[in-house]
Formats: sequence, C-alpha cells, structure tokens
Amino acid sequence: MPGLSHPLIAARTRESRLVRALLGDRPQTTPVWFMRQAGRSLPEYRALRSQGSMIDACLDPALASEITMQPVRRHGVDAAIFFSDIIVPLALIGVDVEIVAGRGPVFSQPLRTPADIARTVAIDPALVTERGEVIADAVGRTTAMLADLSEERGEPLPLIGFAGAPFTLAAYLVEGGPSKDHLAARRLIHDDPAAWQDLTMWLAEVTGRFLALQIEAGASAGQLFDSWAGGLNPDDYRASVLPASVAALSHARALPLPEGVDRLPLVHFGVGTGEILADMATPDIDALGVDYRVPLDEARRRIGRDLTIQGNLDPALLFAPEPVRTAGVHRVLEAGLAARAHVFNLGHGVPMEADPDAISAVVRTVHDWRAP
Ligand code: 1CP
Repeated sequence: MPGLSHPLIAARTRESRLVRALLGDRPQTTPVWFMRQAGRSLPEYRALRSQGSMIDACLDPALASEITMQPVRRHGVDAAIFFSDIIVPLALIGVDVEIVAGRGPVFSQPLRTPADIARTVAIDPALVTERGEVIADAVGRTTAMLADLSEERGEPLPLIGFAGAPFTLAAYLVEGGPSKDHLAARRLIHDDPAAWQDLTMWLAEVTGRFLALQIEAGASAGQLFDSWAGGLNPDDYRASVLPASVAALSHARALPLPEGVDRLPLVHFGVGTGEILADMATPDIDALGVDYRVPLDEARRRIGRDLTIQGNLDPALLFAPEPVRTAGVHRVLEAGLAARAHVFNLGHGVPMEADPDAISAVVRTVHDWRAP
C-alpha cells in the first residue's frame, strides 16, 4: 500500500501513555480508552453505517478505519481500538455468520453434533492469514491516520488490536447466537470433552491468527476478549478454557518484534470474572481488564501478582449527574493506585444509549487527575 504504510508504528508508540502503562510505567497522565468506543453511541457512526451490513463494514478498509478513528477524534482518548468484531475471522474463512442489529452474532448452522464440530474444525485456520489482506489494509490506513493525529496532539496514539477468546466464540457457535447463560457451551465441556478440546483449540488458532494479523499490520497492543468466561466455574475455566486462551495469545506473543520494541503489550479481559482473576493473569499477559463488579484494589489482591490493571467504571455512571459521575471516576482512579499501573476504561462496553458528551467528559476528568 504505497503512501499508506507506516512501518514500525509499534516502535513509534512505545512512548505512548497506553503502551507505557500496559508495560508497567505510571505516566503522569493516566491513559484512557473505552471498550466499544466506536459504534452506536456516536451520531457520526450511525451516519456512516446507515447502509450495508456490520460484517461488510468490517471488511471495508476505508470504512473500518474511518469508524476506528471517530471516537479518537471526538473524545480525545489515548488509543484507538480496531473496528471489527470477534466473529470476523470466522466470516473470513467461510463460516456462515451474520451480525443482527440489536442482537449480535447469529450462526445459520449452530454446532449441535460431533459431526458439525468435525466439519467446522476441518477448515484450515491458515485461511485467516491468507485472506487477511483487507484487515491488514484497514489497520494500515488506521495507523497512518493515527500517526497524523499524533503529530497534531503531540502525543503518540497507538492502535489496539483484539480478538475473541475461544470460549466466548464457542459460546456463540454452539448456541447459534447470543444467549444468557451459554448453557450449550458449558454442557459440551462435559458431554463431549474431546469435541470441546478440538473446537476450542481450532478456535485458538483462528482467533490467534486474527490478532497476530492486526499486530503485524501495525497495532501496538492486543486485547483478548473472553466476555462470557465469568459464567464458568473456576475448575472448568482452568481445565477446559484457559489453555485455549493461552494458545490464542501465543500467536501474538510469538511474533518477531520491530526494532526498538522489547515487548508487545497483551491484555486479557472478561465480564463477571471476580472468581477467576488470578487464573486469567497468566505470565503471557501484561494487563488484566476488570469489569465493574470488583473494585480495582480488591482485584489487585485477588490477582496476587503485580501486573497492570485496566478498568472499571460502571457504564451506568455515564448516565449519572456530573458530580456523581466525576466522583465515580475518581474512585476508580484511586483504587487503580493499588496496581503497578492503571489504564482507565469502563467495566464493559459503552452502552448504545450513552451520551457522547458524558464519555468525553470522563476522558477530561481522567486526564486532569493526578496521583496524590
Ligand atoms: O450494527 C451494529 O452497529 C452492531 C453493533 C456492534 C459493534 C459496533 C457489534 C455487534 N460489534 C461491534 C464492534 C465491536 N465488537 C468492537 C469494536 C471496537 C470498539 O470497541 O469500539 C469490538 C471490540 C467488539 C468485540 C465483541 N463482539 C465482543 C467482545 C466485547 C464485549 O462487548 O464483551 C463481543 C461479545 C462481541 C459480540 C457482539 N457483536 C455485536 C454485539 C451486539 C455483540 C454482543 C452480543 C451479545 O450480547 O451476546
């Protein structure tokens, strides 16, 4: 992509607040970004997405990169997160999936039988990499725009790449769509451990390649979203889920680093994970995302090792009166002092109904705050 590629973007963003904090520094200004910062809460997103499907938008490099930039320009956050979805690598390799507005990913052929699973895992995960040019193109365009905006701001702006963890992806594939309790996936762990192992290890390679693709194309950090892992009991999580997540992360961890970069920051996040925080904090990650149910100082105690903590304002506080919201932000920042470093975020994604001005105001409150 002549004229568009900014090689070694990762090296340039080594001094960004986000990368420094993820790797253990405490910059004077705490970095902040939001899960689901791109999307329906923004009128400029709704305008761009008025036509075409969500997956088509993810596979359109010009559109995906522009949507990725929207919240960075508007809110002044310290990083972009790549506009895509956890199911995009599955769509890339030919699994029939649609993102239904107001609902989420829906699979036309849920994996109900061992034969369904065998047929799916026969698809070669290397196809993610082979067909990944559109993703690499979108990442390249985004890092080029981020580099320009960085000059204006006088502050390096990294791109965060991401992928879904094998359990969360399996929960959609086995159920056929969003579900409250992910019972079909939790049953399969016990009904057919061998099929479960085949499916999650296959997903680890599919999703790990998707994350690695984004890093290779110029993302400066990666986050693994295991959104539904909190629904598992800790023994099942450790024995039947975590190994596949570690396998997924290993694809990114194994990448050669550009000159001037000594470590790629990796974040692990899930919802309702209070009982498994210590398990999730494997040696291959640098930061753990915590949802809003566990205060960050308590999360630090539960984790037991000193990595960077990311989180965890209750998204409900985006709707609170200004003094209540500001007090909530300050409480999170103070609790974040318990860890070696802190990246401010919400405890889960930005709700669709949130007022964009409230989100921008949170960024200002975080940026104005100084550790005592
Ligand atoms: O039509 C639309 O606008 C669809 C809404 C939407 C958007 C904007 C979906 C459908 N996905 C996305 C983008 C998306 N998905 C991002 C973009 C970057 C950003 O954060 O700004 C990311 C990181 C994701 C990841 C994702 N997709 C997760 C993990 C994060 C989380 O929120 O827990 C999950 C669980 C999904 C599945 C999914 N995709 C879309 C929806 C509505 C859902 C959740 C469905 C459910 O509740 O089960």
